[in-house]
This record gives sequence, C-alpha cells and structure tokens, in this order.
Amino acid sequence: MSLEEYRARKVALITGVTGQDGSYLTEFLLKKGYEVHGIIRRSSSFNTGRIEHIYKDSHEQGVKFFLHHGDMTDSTCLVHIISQVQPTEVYNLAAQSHVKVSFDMSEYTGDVDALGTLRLLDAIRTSGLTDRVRFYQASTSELYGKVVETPQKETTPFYPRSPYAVAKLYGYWIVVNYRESYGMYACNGILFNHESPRRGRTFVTRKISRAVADIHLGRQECLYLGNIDAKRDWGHARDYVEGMWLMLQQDKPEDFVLATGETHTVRSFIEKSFAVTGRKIVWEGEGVNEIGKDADTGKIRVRIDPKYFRPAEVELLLGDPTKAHEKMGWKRKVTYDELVTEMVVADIEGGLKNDTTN
Ligand code: NDP
Ligand code: GDR
Repeated sequence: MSLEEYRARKVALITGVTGQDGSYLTEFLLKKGYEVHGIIRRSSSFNTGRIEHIYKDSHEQGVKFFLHHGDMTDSTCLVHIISQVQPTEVYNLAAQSHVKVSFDMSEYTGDVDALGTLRLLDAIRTSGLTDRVRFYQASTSELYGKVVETPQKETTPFYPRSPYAVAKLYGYWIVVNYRESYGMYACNGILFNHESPRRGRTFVTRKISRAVADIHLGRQECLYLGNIDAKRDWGHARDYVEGMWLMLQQDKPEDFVLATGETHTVRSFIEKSFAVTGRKIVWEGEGVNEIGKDADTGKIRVRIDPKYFRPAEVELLLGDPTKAHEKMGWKRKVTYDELVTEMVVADIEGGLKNDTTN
C-alpha cells in the first residue's frame, strides 16, 4: 500500500481512551469519519463510564469504535495492538495524570508516563510504521512548574515540580528525539489545564463543582481543599481535543501550546461555582485557618485541609497560545464563566439523577 493509500484510511489509536480527553477525542474523530481504536486497562470495577454512550457491540452494523485491552507498562501488548490496528494517527493520552498522587506513586508514574511513551514510540518502530504514523504526545503545562517567565510559551524553559512533571519531561524529550532521530511525525501538545463535566472527581475543578452541587442538593455540608491561591489557565477539554487533531494535520511536525491566555485562582473557581447556585462566599481567617462562609446563612462551606498541600507546588500557570492560533487557526471557544457554569449545572443534574459515573 502506498503512503497516500495508507494515510487515507484514517485510523486512529488512542491510549487513555477512558479518560476525560480520550472520550472527547473519540467523539471528535468519529464525527470526522475516523475508525477509532482505544486501549483500555483491565479493571475489576467499571472504568468505561465516559465512553459508554459511544461504544457499540462490534457485532452491530457500521461499528467504527473498537477497544483493546492493554497497558502502557506492557510493551508486548503495545506492539501487538499497533501491528494489528495499523493506525494512521496515534494519540498518547494514557497517564497517571494526578500531580499529588505522583508524589505517592513516583516510580509507577515514571513507568507509565515516561517509559510508557518510549514503549509506544518503539512499538511503532518495531511494527515498521515509523514513516506512516503521526504521533501526538499529551505534554503538559506542568513542565513549566516554577515560574521562569509568563505567559508561558513553546520557548519558555521547563522547571518541573513533581514526579509527574519530571516523567512528562522525559515524554516530551523522547518525542523530540524520535522526531529528530528517525524523522517521525511526532508532536508535543503542551496543554494547559482543561476541564469539563467529565473531569476526574479528584481534580480541583470537578471536586468543587460536585461539592457545590451536593451542598445545593443538601447532601454535603462543607468542602475541604488545599492551596486555594494557586492560579491556573483553565479551558474546556472539548476545545483542546480539536487542537490535538490539528497538530497532526500540519505539513511538518511541531510542538504547540494550547491555553486560554487567562489565569484564575482556585478561590475564584470556588466563588464562581457557588454563584451558579445563587450563593455568595465570604472569606475569614488566614492560612490553614481560613474559612469560606455562606454570606446569607453564615454556614461554613469551605475549609483548608493541609493534607491536600503538595510537597512542591506550581503556583501560577498562564499560557500564550499565539503559535497555535497563527499556525493552526486554533482558539478556545468556551469561556471560563461558561466552563464553570456547565460543570456545576451538570453536577446538579447528575446529582438529581443519582448519577455515579465518572
Ligand atoms: P485522565 O486521568 O482523565 O485519563 C488518563 C487515562 O490514562 C485513563 O484512560 C486511564 O485509564 C489511562 N491510564 C492510566 N494509567 C494507564 C496505564 N498504565 N496503561 C494504560 N492506560 C492508563 O486524564 P485526562 O484525560 O485529563 O488527560 C489526558 C492526558 O493529557 C494525560 O496524559 C494527562 O497527563 C495529559 N494532560 C492533561 C491535562 C488536563 O488538564 N486534563 C493538561 C495537560 C496534559 P483508567 O480510566 O483505567 O484509569
Ligand atoms: P493540576 O490539577 O495539578 O494543575 O494538574 P489539579 O486540579 O489537581 O490542581 C490544581 C490546583 O488546585 C490546587 N488544589 C487542589 N487540587 C486538588 N486536586 N485537590 C484539592 O483538594 C485541592 N486544593 C487545592 C492544587 O494544589 C493545584 O495548585 C492537572 C492534571 O490534569 C495534570 O495531568 C495536567 O498535566 C495539568 O493539570 C496541566
């Protein structure tokens, strides 16, 4: 098969398909006419909640979405899946993606996020597809870590601040190395935080939106958080998966920052979320003794729990997406206010239905 015939098949392989981004990317690629293959981990509990609505039994007519069991720590299965699927595009989204957890599971995080990326790139080489596959790596604004320059862009030096970020630094450079060594079409998307109603429940935005919904529904009294003065550049995951795809449609492979160009504190996210339910939060006290009270009822709705502090914190992230805008025409569509509202409303509706997915 010629290269043109091979690429015209439009077959995508997604690692981390059961995650927040994997689910949005699958929807996006299916709409574009791709055949989509995803790698899922064997689990004794339910881990397909985010893709359940897309998945159809493979015996049905016209199915274009397929799942394969595998793991980023197992190169044999990665080689097997790549050889079998013969993808035109590979999106490496699988990761132990929780920064705080990476301090507790540092070796595992390195194995999955750093060496897992190497294993996947090597599986493509072993399968003889180096010059046929386009590769997307889920790199992260966590690479910037300690502030060296703001806003952060493609040329800003890295200063990772967690085992997660250090593992992702390896992932970033091994992708650059395979591009330069073997001429692979491989790109790093340096994505700033992106959220949605499908965000994992232990990430701060979803933790807040769920708690605000549960407080609104009378199911929870108080929300416990760590550093509420951290600042993040938060966008919507749906906008960011389009940017991932765009990176693989360019004439030559390059690395791109995707961000909104705005930054907000965790504190602001809390205030905005409560405002969606008509509540105003007023702050009293300082440091670990700070509390957030309901302005009308005086009830304490937010407290600080130092167990959520990180051994090293990333205080400020603010991205500059100019390159992505100028070269690919990418721009976020969903605003910060729209994101907060969508998440809180979805959690209220989910709570009303007793929805326990995600
Ligand atoms: P999630 O945590 O929601 O999803 C991670 C995915 O990786 C899940 O499908 C998970 O499977 C899978 N996974 C974890 N460990 C393994 C493993 N050992 N083998 C195979 N699969 C594994 O992350 P997001 O969707 O939010 O993020 C996607 C990627 O983008 C990640 O690499 C993340 O680090 C990166 N990123 C995310 C940003 C964000 O703001 N969301 C910003 C920048 C980068 P399971 O469902 O079974 O747990
Ligand atoms: P982050 O996201 O570390 O930026 O990584 P997270 O939502 O976990 O934290 C954001 C900020 O909120 C502060 N924080 C809390 N965080 C959590 N999770 N729980 C709390 O109770 C809490 N209280 C305060 C944190 O200290 C931090 O400053 C995410 C992940 O998706 C990574 O995979 C991705 O690479 C980066 O975004 C970009």
